[in-house]
Amino acid sequence: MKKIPAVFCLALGLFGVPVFFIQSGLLSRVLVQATGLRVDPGFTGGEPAARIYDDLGDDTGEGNLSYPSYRGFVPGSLDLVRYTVYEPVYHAQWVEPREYWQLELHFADGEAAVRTVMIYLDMDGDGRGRLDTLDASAEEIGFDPLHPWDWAIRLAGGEGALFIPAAGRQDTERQSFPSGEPEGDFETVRLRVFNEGRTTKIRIPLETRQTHLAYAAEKTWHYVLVGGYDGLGRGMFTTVERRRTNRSGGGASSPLVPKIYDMITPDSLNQAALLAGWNGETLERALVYPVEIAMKGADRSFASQGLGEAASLKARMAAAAEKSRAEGAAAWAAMDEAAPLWTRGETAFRAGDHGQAERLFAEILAAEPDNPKALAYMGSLIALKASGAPALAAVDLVTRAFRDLDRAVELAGDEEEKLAAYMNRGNVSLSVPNTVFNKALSGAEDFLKAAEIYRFRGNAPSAAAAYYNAFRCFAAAGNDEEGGTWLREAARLAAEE
Ligand SMILES: [Ca+2]
Ligand SMILES: [Ca+2]
Repeated sequence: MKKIPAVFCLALGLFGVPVFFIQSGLLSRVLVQATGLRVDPGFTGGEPAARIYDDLGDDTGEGNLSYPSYRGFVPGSLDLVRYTVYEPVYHAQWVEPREYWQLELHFADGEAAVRTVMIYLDMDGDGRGRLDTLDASAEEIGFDPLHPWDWAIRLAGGEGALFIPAAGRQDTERQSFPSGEPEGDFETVRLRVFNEGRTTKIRIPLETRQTHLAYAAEKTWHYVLVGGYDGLGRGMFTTVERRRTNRSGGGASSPLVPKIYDMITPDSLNQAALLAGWNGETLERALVYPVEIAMKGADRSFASQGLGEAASLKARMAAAAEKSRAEGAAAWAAMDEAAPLWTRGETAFRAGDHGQAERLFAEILAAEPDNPKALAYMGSLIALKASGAPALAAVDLVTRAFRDLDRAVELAGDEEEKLAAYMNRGNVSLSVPNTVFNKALSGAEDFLKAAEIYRFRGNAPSAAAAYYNAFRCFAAAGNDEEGGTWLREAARLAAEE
């Protein structure tokens, strides 16, 4: 690795600080609330059968699509990051319907109102079914001939329906009707859809004869396609044109460009290459391929899927942090006494000379009590003293530290100040036990905001470190599912270096 840029230090400066209160067992036992209740899987959707993680920031379809200019399309609205398939639920307690199958979509940002999502399902892998889209000329794609679909789910503007082709009428010539009812002979099943901002949960009732086959399925194949919502568009998709307008997306060089901004792809295939696979001369459409999902007995622990990745990332981050510390120590040893207080304070901090760093930041704060960067570092320095302190004194120190850290976040104006505030508060949140302080989730949010800024600046190593720490925060809060998204993103960015 080359010389580590200064901003990277911040991402790594506190990395590897031992978790405070190693001896906090007693404290945890006193303060942690009773957590003996286990929630019936029927409330949450059942046991997850599979989680598919999708890249962050690949919501440009074949690589060039831009969102319509309508302000509801906030960045990330059409960026799918996670797709979870649950095992079908039998006889759930207290919920209607009592037999259902849950699918869950998680996006980077935005609201369901601007999305149209098609999920095409090959329910049995028997090679029979349909190879055309539910509405002709809607998505402008073709399907893998080995996996024709049996069911089509359409989520449009927050509502959902399942369409099952009626038996024996599979070759009817169809046209697209913009009203939303696809032409042709379909059994239509209304779905329960729960939209919570970035997340959409779908429950497919399994009580009818047609949907019952989900219980028998051992494997299913899923095409998940995401576009913009237009209630009057073909198949309710926004069109994509050369230039974007309020109602249509931009960046499309031909009418054959699929209207798909994001989709799930099997590991071995590249989304942009698939969606660019149309042919203007033969008029062939781009082909898409499904992911295979085992419906039962899946390995449910994220830990076993992500551990290897986490371990190698951890080793890399620790090595980079060590290098950063060594460089800091060298710079500190050669430090000119006449250098600005700032430079000296940050260098002392980086070199691990916490006593000197505290003295220098205190000097800055004496002159400018509202300096957000100095407050941020001071917060970390106060929290660091909690390590090894008696339990009650440690709680007091951490509480004081958060007063400074919260003020730093409040007062931060420019990007440098925000980075200092988010990274310091995030690191302290991660280092204190979540059972006592309940800071892991807000720490994760801090790291995600910092990562966003690093990314915007093209600083991939620091963004990777921030995502990795967001993963650790989510894991500390017991949310492995959300953590997995950011671990994956960290690994992806780290690989770009
Ligand atoms: Ca995505
Ligand atoms: Ca994708």
